[in-house]
Amino acid sequence: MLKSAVLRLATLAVVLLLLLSRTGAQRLRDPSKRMAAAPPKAHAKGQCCEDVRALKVQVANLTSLLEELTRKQDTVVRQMIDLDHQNRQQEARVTEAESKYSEINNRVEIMQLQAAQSVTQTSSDAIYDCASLYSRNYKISGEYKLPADEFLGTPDLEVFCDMDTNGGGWTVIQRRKVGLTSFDRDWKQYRKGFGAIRGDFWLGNDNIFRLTRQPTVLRIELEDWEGETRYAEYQYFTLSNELNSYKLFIANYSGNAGQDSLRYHNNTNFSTKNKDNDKCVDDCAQLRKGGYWYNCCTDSNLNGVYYRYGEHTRNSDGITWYGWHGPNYSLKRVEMKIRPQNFQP
Ligand SMILES: [Ca+2]
Repeated sequence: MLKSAVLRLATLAVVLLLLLSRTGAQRLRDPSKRMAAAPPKAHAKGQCCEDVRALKVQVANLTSLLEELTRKQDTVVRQMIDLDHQNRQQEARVTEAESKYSEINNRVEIMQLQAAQSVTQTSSDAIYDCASLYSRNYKISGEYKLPADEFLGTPDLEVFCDMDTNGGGWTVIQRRKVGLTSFDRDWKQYRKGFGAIRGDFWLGNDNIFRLTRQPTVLRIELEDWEGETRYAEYQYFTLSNELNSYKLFIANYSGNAGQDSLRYHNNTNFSTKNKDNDKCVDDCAQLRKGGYWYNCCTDSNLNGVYYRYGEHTRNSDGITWYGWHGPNYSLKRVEMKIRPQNFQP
């Protein structure tokens, strides 16, 4: 708008100037011609000069107005250039911010992906055993079902959780207390597990192997026929896989069960009545009538024959723990349980 006003004024000024230069100049420079055509009267001459003066004043006014407008226009143009510059700067900043945002977004996505992968791999959130159930506020001892683990490719598993003993979080892997289930079983049955989860059972070597993939504590609880109890704990416990005959690894014994009676079985393979992997000329599994990490043959036989009160001191194939009651005393109750080393009650 300002521009068009300025243009209009400029045009007007130019027209006026032209008019002036034609009339005024002609009259002044060539007065004879004019006078010849029309002899001037005193009155007319005075009138003409008045007109020229008025026109000159107008032109001067218009010129100064034009100059002022031109200055204003320059200012506006400069301001517009400034604004345009600022605008470009803003746009550049926005672009920069956008690219930074997208970069951060990418990083966040990568971190989320890594986090998701590590969750799958460490299973810190997965229900992996009784300890993970405990940390999810399942704090009552009893039967639980661990869901299938897609990452490890294993099916769901029924377990018994001891949520009371020494802070809880224990997955029971073996129990002897009723005495009606035979533990004189073959390799395949020991691999899969057998028995009743609320009564006497073996959780299965494959399952124990899987559960001890993380650093694991083993706790063995014993009870004799007088109602006395003892326990043995190993801060380190794991099995090798089936190809390596579920070899036993234990360390760091503590407890009150006398001399450590599992140490003799450390670093030995698992044997059953149909698989003699022991370190003996004899067939220990057949002699002791169980599946165990037989050496030559025993310092303990927790999967031996269940003998009732009265019969419990007559045989060497009973449920024994030499460090407490020697080689011929079959115990009334045994429980073997595990939990991760890093478990926090
Ligand atoms: Ca042998």
